[in-house]
Amino acid sequence: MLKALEQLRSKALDEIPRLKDLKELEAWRVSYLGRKGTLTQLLRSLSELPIDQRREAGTAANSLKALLETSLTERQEALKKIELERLLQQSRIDVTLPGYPVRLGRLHPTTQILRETAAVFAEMGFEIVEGPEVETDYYNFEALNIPKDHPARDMWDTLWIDYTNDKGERPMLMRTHTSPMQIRFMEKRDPPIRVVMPGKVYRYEATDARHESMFHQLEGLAVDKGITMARLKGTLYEFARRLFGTDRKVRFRCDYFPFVEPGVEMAIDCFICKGNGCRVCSGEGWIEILGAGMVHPDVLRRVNCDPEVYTGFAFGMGLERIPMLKYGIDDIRLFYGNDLRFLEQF
Ligand code: 2NL
Repeated sequence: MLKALEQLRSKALDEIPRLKDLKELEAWRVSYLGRKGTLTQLLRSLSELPIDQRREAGTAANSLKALLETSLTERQEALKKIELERLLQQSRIDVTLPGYPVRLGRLHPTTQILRETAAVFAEMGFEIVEGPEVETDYYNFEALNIPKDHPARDMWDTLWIDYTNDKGERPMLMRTHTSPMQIRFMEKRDPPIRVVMPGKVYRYEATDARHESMFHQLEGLAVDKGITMARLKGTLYEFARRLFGTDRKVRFRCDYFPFVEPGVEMAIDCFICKGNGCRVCSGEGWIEILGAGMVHPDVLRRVNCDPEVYTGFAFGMGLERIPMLKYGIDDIRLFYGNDLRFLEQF
């Protein structure tokens, strides 16, 4: 009996460190300590021993049972710890790993030029405001000296909104220039006024390389006592030099816009050929970049501003034209075609 116990002890203790998980440990427990386990059976057979051997064998068997039970708990704790480690290892996050690469975007070339031009005027003390793109006939035309049925309207091919009011008129339209907001601004504010208005404008166009039905303008306005043509020229000369280089020359020639008197167009000497004539300036040596003029007294009167006291200058330019000239872009439709091969170049 003692020999059997000793064999059992060494076998059981030999096996225990090799048990890989709790399932194997449970099988081990069942085979020694379970109801039909080897040790349980030995304990049961004690009663069959002669009385003189029974005591000694009993003590040995019981202490083996205690030993196996302690070994079981110890191994159980060890295996639980190993299992936990494994789980932790599995779910561990390595915060030092590089993240997923983010696809970097960029500002649209129009946004870039819009901000660049607005910033130049902001530095000269102009406010920057925006206004509605759906306008009324009054603000887009009438307030600007462009009456109904007047031939001057032919300068703007207009997209009209399909809306008829009680009087049978169709007074809503997509603004054809940013000027309506200038009127709105003058109605709300008294001079001194220094403001620029960038934004989208719309035309009823058959689109081609030089025409889009939506493009951007930046318009400016200064109304104050003592504003003269000299202020206009000084402001726009500074603007031209900031955007196209400090060696720029400017040229002013007469032009016509219904809302100004006198009206002018401003050109810069070609920044590519320095005025000798090239492809960018079509051999002219000069590039027209904006229209301007002194605000017409009738326009001032309409917003309750006395033209005998106040005068103003105003100007307007197409924004897409600037990057087109600077980078040699030959088709305005590229701006709004959503082709990344074009957009990624800016
Ligand atoms: C151009 C020319 C211009 C104005 C815009 C303006 C606005 C008011 C009164 C007077 Cl409220 N003038 N704006 C004046 C002259 C020219 O734009 O070629 N734009 C693309």
